[in-house]
Amino acid sequence: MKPYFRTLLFLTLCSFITPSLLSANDLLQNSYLRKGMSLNGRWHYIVDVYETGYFNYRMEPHDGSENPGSSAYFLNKKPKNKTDRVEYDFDTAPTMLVPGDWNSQKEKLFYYEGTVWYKKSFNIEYFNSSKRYYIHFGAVNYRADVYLNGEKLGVHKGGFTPFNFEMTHLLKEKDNFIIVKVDNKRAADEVPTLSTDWWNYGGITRDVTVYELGNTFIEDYKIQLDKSNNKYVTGYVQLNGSTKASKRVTIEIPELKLQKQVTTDTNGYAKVSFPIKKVTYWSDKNPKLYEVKISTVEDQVVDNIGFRTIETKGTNILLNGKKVFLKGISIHEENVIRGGRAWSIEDARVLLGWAKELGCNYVRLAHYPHNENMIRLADQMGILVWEEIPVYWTIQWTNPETYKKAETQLKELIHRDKNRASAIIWSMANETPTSNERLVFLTNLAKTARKLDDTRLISAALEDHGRKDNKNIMIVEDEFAQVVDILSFNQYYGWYGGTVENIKNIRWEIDINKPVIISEFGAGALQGYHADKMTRWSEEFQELLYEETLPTLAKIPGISGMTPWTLVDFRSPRRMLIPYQNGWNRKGLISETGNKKKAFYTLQKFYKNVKQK
Ligand code: GCB
Repeated sequence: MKPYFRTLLFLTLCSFITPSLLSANDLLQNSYLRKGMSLNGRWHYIVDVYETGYFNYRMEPHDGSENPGSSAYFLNKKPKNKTDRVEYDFDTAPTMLVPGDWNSQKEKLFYYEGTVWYKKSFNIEYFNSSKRYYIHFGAVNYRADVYLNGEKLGVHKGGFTPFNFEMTHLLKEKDNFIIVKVDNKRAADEVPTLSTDWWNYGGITRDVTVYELGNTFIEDYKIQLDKSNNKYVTGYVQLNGSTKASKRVTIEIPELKLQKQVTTDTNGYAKVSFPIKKVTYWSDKNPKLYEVKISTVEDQVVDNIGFRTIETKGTNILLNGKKVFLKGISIHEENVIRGGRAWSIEDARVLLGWAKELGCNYVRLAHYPHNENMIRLADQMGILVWEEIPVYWTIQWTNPETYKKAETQLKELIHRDKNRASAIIWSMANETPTSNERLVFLTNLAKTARKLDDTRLISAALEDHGRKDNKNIMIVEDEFAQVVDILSFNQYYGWYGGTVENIKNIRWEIDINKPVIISEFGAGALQGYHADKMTRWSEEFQELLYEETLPTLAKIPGISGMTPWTLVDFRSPRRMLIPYQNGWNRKGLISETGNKKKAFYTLQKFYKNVKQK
């Protein structure tokens, strides 16, 4: 069999064996608004360059049977008498903050990629042995091996998506200890792979929370407007527990005086479908959210959900049936001033606040799923969102394990955000080189996304290039363009190739009847560095590139939006030029110190003049 067909067959098989629901790991829906006990705060940590706490000297994992007391860190052993040898001690080890990456908290760990062990002790107030308990992580980059009271709870891979483990069987009222081995070593077969243009911040980077749940609880639900009928709400509820079958579930929207009841099947699953009238649709101009209550006799979850439709018609994007132009900006998940990975609601307020100030009604959360505060706040602020998984540049397209890793991250992202009105686009990839294997890989991802959620649009940041016979004519040659709902591509004319003076002479030839979004363009500038307009790295050069590019892009037939690259300068190990870069990608409109560059105002002015029909 030809390699291409072998890959096709394998990946097709993969997509068949994938369960359609996300219940495999009992991932809790809307943990964000459930009451939990936070484990945020100071955790002890041990840096383990050789992974001594995990492997013995023959490089076999410690499994507890070979008297691993001296070095199996997850046991949290203490010497029983003065002759005992235990070669680690979490309680005398230093501490660092969770959430938080280690690179920006400890100077010695700035460039560190590898294993760090974390430990925290905790008690459960009002412990109830008839309840079930889960531990939930917003994200850990990249691999997390999680242990409770010396026993393994599980492993999770993927640095930007949530996961949880049940710990009922191991939990006590007092003196629990949770240990997490975090490993952020990059590897060729992972997602992302070895090379990226962002900092590989390691650590427990998002909230850690313990949830107390009833014997049977509401694990998951989707409550959205029907794609083809905006007078209907459709979705499902999924229960988890031993009495999940034939259960009554009530769905209530008090403000609309709506109350509906459904009954679960033997798998604890119930379809939801009911008419919804006199609803105020969620939009960028009026981000109306309704309180939605889902209850059983044992459990209740409250969510704030916006109802809207998003679709394409020819070259237009329609929000609630009306054409919308997406005035956007790309954002990396970094905190300004403090430095490091952003994670808090305050961090989100700063980033999305700047986006609003620019005049945006849309953001691209690049290049991986951002923390949940971003999407929750976008829901409240009326900002439409492109969400993305880190299928970036070179991925092992023919490796079925790599495919699974990408698909898992996509599923976890959709699982988390499928009830968010602001999330309108799932992006499958960024700037990936065309090949048959990659086409199959991405097409299968798109199928999975559509199967899990048919109410949003699919895209990917593709690439353009000059036509051979006329370099002023730009084209996108990529078969994945046939699969997506929106044609998006990154273009860097005037920065990577082409000259800034010639921008006005270029045009795009697009022979596809789909909306077009420019997912990136930009130029690097060191804030505060002023020179004439033709001097690279100056604010003036960046300003000129924006002045030339914006009107040129506006002429693209079907142009429906853009997300210039990028809101704020971000750390990148690829950007070492001194004095301009100094470890930062300088394509931000705002510096890492929070100061605006000239081009910020150029874009702001352009967005002010965009006429929304
Ligand atoms: C791109 C990438 C983005 C980079 C950017 C750049 O096309 O998608 O991740 O950071 O270019 O600055 O070169």
